[in-house]
Amino acid sequence: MADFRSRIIRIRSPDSKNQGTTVTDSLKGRTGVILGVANKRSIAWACASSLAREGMRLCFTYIGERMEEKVRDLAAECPGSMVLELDVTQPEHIDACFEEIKDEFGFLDTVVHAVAFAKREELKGDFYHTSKDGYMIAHEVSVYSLTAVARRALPLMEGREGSIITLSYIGGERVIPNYNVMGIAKAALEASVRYLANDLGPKGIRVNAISAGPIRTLSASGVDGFSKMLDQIASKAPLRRNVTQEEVGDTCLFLAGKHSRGITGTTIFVDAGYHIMGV
Ligand code: 0WE
Repeated sequence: MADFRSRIIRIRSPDSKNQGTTVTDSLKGRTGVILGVANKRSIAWACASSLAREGMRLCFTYIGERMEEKVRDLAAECPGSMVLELDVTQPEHIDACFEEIKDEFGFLDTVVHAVAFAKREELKGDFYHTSKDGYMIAHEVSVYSLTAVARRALPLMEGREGSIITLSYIGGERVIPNYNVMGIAKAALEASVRYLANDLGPKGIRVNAISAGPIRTLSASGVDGFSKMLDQIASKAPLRRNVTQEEVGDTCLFLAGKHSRGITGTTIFVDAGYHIMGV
């Protein structure tokens, strides 16, 4: 009797050169806006890279003149992209931003909201010391901005089966020491995702959050004990490591594309499995 392995028919991939991370065009002719790129390490930049790799045209928004050059340099790596200043706490800024996107792109398929801010003094010590001002600012920038942006994006997204994606953190569901008011904000952000998903679903627009494990970014720099946190999570997570920006970027790509067409209103963990653990 012949070796059973001789019965296996091996089919060679017709385009074995075009697998992995090479440029493809599954999102060709699609457009997106990315809020929250600060530098190369930004999760927003990883999301943008994944979307651009699949051919999406992108609009990058930045806040403050100091960020402009960095964001312009990064945008230059993405063909057909544009760059706009956007302070999400200024309603007129958001109006103007989406007017420009309408003029340049004409329509919009994807919004990536990767924006969060709390005053540094609110991210340490006991949560009950949170000031009213600190509470309001964290929610204005990190939570309300999603709804404010979604509302302006809506007319450009209607009838295009678009997708809105935001970034969350497990601190919105469980207590993470020092995350404090940002935890309350992420809980409200994830609830916003559900209400927006219900509103926009009938218009064919999906809304989801990615709950990323901790990653070394500008936002995380200066957070007390961050390195220790990374090591602790890497030792407990099922995959025994931390996650990368690229892994979050590729989940963003999944949520932006048609493979996720049945998913809305949810929070997807990209955290090496950490969130399933009891201890
Ligand atoms: O959502 C975040 C970052 C949020 C953030 C961080 C800062 C630091 C600098 C918002 N605003 C500010 N404002 C600043 O002035 N993460 C998930 C990263 C993060 O931040 C933490 C964490 C983790 C994880 C803060 C305390 C404890 C853990």
